Amino acid sequence: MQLTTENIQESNSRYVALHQKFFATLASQLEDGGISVEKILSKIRSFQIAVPSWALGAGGTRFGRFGIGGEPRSLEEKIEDIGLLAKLTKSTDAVSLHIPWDIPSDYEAIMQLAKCHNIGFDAVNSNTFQDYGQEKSYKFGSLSHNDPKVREQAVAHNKQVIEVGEKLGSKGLTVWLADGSNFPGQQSFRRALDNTFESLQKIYASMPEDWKLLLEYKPYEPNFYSTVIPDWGTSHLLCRQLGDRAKVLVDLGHHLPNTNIEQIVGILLGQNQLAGFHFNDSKFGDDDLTTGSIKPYQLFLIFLELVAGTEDGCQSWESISWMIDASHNTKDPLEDLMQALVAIKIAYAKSLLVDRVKLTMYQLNGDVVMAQEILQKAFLTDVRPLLKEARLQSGGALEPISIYRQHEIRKQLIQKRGENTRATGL
Ligand code: LRH
Ligand code: MN
Repeated sequence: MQLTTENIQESNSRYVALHQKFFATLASQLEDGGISVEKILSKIRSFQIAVPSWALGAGGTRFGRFGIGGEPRSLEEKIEDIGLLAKLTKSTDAVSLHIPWDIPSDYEAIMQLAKCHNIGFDAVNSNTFQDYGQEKSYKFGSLSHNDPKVREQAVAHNKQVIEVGEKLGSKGLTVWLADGSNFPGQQSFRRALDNTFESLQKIYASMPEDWKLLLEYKPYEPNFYSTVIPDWGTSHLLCRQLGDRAKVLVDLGHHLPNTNIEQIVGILLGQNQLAGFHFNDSKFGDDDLTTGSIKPYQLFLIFLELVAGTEDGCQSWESISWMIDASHNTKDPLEDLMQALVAIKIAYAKSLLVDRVKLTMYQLNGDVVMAQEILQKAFLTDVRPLLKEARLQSGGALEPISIYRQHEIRKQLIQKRGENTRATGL
């Protein structure tokens, strides 16, 4: 499954003339408005998002799963697929592994291969929400379980995940707990939370000094009455008690309908408590749809909080982990991930166009209308020529999905890997 630099240059030669026309128009408009296009291009070029190792095959629901063919059969083939995404989009430089789905068989070899593809290892994810042959079942929870033996086993698993990550150069452990209950009376909320805190303390204490704990919250699923860590407040409460290397991971799909996620991001940033993101989009629940496909304005507002909070010195941009977490039920996973990487950068680029000085002035003067006008002006600007120029300058593809289809990459993957291969993951 080869796509050479020559292939990319050949493809770009078809689109470059039209691109340069649109880019020149937008660049002069922005420069006339006092915006440094070069500064924005360098920020767009350097912004890299990690791809989840569990989202390179077709996802599914309890009602069914429809394979895509040519799915990666190993971690090696997953790294190759992410390498292709990096080559085309110049927007991803890391993979986030899920353990035990992606335990490397040969660490040296996998790190060598990843290096060849300019891919590093972002936060590693533990898994105490499934039974995969371990001694004690996680059916009724893990870190919160009433049985100290189960809690011990779950703590030990997280320590193993840290060891895997250490060998790969990862600097973060993501903990998401399915722990909770399906019926009133099934669980003591306070005992479950106390058990969870006690377990997390042991995990936190075993993390290397330069690691961070990314504590992910979720209101429901797979438990449908209560979840031990259901919201940002509970995650924040635990992180505060654990220590300053424990922070809150915001998965965009883990909010009840109409939750103001950008406000949560603003609050966490202000507290220097934002660990990072699992980017996706949703209409109803944890739908794990393509980022920016349902609520692009919300994504823009989230990035506006991020730009404001980091420029105001609440937290550094580098201290935040940027990761996608999606599931592809009806799209080619690689096309879905390319769309997501572009959508995230579109939201970021639009947020960089906001005149924050004027916005603050209108906010302080109570000029509600003009404050909205400032946001809308940025949001309604078509920034795609900026993203294309950034990709072109980085040696990427002007039209990633077009070149992917022009070279029939999925067909090549099916010929090489087979029609019915199934990638590990959800
Ligand atoms: C839970 C979640 C979590 C992962 C899993 C794959 O819904 O978002 O981040 O462990 O998806
Ligand atoms: Mn997630």
